Amino acid sequence: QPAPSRPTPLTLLGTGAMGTALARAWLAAGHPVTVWNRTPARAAALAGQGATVAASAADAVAAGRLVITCLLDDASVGATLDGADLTGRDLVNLTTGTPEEGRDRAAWAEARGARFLDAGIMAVPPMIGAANSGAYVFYSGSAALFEEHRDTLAVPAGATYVGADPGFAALHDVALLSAMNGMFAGITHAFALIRRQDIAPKDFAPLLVSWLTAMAPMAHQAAERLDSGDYSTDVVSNLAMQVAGNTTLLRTAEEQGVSPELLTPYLALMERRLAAGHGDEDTTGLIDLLLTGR
Ligand code: FVH
Repeated sequence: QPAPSRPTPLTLLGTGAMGTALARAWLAAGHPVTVWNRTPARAAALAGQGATVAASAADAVAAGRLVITCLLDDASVGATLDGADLTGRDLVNLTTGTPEEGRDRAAWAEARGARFLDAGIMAVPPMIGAANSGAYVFYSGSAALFEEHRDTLAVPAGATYVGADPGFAALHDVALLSAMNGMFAGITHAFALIRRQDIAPKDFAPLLVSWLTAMAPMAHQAAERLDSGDYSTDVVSNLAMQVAGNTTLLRTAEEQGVSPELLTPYLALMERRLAAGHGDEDTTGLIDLLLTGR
């Protein structure tokens, strides 16, 4: 549980689905909130909940020191802040972007006299401000800004600072989202395999969840192997054994009439690593393969 935050006036630019959820959480915690949105109707509803609606983005930025952006993309952040005086402002960008966009936006903000934090939100709007939802936000950039506003930032969702490099919040965000996509690809393929059989998806889902939950801690082993540089294994299935099993995965997909297109890119990487003479390793070496092609 974050410490109760002192009421801190803040400005929020962007009241889409996420911005609205954030504004509601800060208002509910007693923070004075000034909002602006390109389409005014989307900000108007927040007035009834205590927000001050500014007539322009520049007016909203002028209203207070802590300025938060939650817009569609980095281009919309640039368009929105163009013409606003950022001198002396603490700009916190909750807009999803790439690491390079975070670094460029930090340099851009600092050149205009602002301190800057970039952020990556690990939540969907209904999780914002909800107790024990598991929602949190990665922050990177100005450590001084983060420390000063930590309690306020932690109101809508947990606040995790990941370093002074302003690109790190986006990098952590996108790395986790990419891992999530890999997991969803696996879930998609698994449901397709059983779909035409007399297996109820509702009976299958708990099996899938408990298997993925049991396998997820393998990430810790991969981290240890990356640290040690020793990828050889005699405790989990080695690459030679796994590649031999790949034909079973592919033949099963064929038997079930399921396209293997979600499976084959990963299996192909395993085969390449095996062909390069790494049959005694686990799959950690695939990380090197992605980075170096070898
Ligand atoms: N919603 C979600 O599930 C995800 C969860 C993880 C984090 N994302 C990121 O949060 C940012 C905002 O997302 P959102 O859900 O609020 O998105 P929308 O409801 O589509 O609202 C977009 C807002 O951006 C404004 N906007 C778009 N283009 C411009 C522009 N050129 N100039 C000024 N504002 C712009 C838009 O305004 P309007 O269309 O209402 O006038 C909304 O305020 C985003 O980075 C997600 O990746 C959410």
